[in-house]
Amino acid sequence: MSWQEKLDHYMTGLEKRNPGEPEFRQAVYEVAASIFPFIEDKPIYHEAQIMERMAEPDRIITFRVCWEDDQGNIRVNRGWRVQNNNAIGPYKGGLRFHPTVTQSILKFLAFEQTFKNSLTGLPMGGGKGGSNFNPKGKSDNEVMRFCQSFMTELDHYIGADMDVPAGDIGVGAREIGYLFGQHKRLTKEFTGVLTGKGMEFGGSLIRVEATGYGAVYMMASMLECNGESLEGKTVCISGSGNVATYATEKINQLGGKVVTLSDSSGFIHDPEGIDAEKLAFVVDLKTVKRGRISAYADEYTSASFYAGERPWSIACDLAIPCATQNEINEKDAQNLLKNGCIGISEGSNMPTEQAAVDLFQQAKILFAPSKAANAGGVAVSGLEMSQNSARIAWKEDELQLMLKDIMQKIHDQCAEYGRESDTHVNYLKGANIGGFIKVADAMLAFGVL
Ligand code: NDP
Ligand code: 2IT
Repeated sequence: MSWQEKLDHYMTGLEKRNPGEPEFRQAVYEVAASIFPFIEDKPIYHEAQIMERMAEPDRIITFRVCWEDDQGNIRVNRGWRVQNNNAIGPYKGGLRFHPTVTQSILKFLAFEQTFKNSLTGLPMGGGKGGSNFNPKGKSDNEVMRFCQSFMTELDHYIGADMDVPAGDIGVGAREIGYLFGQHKRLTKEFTGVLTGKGMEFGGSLIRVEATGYGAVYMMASMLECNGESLEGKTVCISGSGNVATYATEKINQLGGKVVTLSDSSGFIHDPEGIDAEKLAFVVDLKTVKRGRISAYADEYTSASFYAGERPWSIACDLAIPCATQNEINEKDAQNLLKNGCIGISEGSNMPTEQAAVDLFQQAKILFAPSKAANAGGVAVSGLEMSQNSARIAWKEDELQLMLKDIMQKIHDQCAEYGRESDTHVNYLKGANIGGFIKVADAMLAFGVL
């Protein structure tokens, strides 16, 4: 069988075993399309069924989460933890609280996380969890009661050497505080069981900045390889949460100009650029007031708000999606290319639909896939785990250097495995192969498990 036939056969089986899970299928296909040609002349991986095993989570835990709202009504949500693979370290990955969360989405995220965590070079396996709980419009007390109920069940399955969750969409400092507090209360132990913790209780400096900063470092490294820099570049960013705001901050620091941000209600375009003062307004708006991005256009007359739209029709040199999965479709990709976009660094997980990925690849623009581009967040989570285990706290400048170094090494791994000709690097292929090798070889070492 040719590698293409093996890939088709593999995908047919995967779809049969995972019906109705399009995001999971999409994530696995994106990896498998790189790995099957790579292992064509390496029969050991085929004989050991490594790709089949990687796409079958070690376990999926599903549970009911009951909580009482402020009016005394009983509410019921569903919670999950997908423990995908712990071949190279404890399961590690965020928790997402969003009404759109499904098992398919968490399986795709846990699968991706396995490769991402491997790329960081740190000893972390892949996992992801969350709930279809919608934190929007809930009071702090409601969020606290939800988090306590969620952790009461999740607590059976996590531990500093077993599975270490963190934040993701809808799970930030507030939620991690409530979750950690409940874990501590249930176990009577103070361990590094979560990352993204507050600085008062075992958190690490620069964890909050790390994902956005890392995505920009990845872009800067790609540009540098092509004799370019961020200086003077116009950048479109989507989202206005943790990743988007710190990506904006770093672009500003490195001399670029960010002209868009968004949320699920639409996007703002500010041709004058979102400087530090305007960014502080956004952070306050989204994290303290928990408001909508349209308020930016009410505050700053230089900006317009486009309800229900995404920012990809705005002309830019570079794009950094930082909201959610499948937020760049084929038409968006056509627009970006038509308007002269030369680079994409994926801050969000799997933001680009396959047809759009194909267009970017054909156009041979710089394209850093999420598992490489947004690995800075989990990398600093790994450093938080190390500090917790050693009961120490590293200084900010030390951590900044470590983050930069890890992102550069991820870039270089992608370049090593993704170089297709002297001039072009297929970062997607490079990230998939770079992430695969370590996990696959560890699995081989364990025998049949
Ligand atoms: P936040 O919850 O802080 O922010 C999410 C942002 O994306 C908000 O602006 C939100 O808008 C918007 N958004 C969420 N869902 C949708 C949707 N369905 N359609 C349009 N906009 C949406 O999350 P993060 O910034 O932490 O996460 C953003 C992305 O980055 C996610 O893909 C996450 O998986 C990924 N990521 C996060 C890491 C981290 O360390 N936090 C690490 C690596 C990746 P609204 O306010 O309207 O909900
Ligand atoms: O997608 C991701 O890498 C995250 N949400 C961060 C995971 C983590 O464990 O820090």
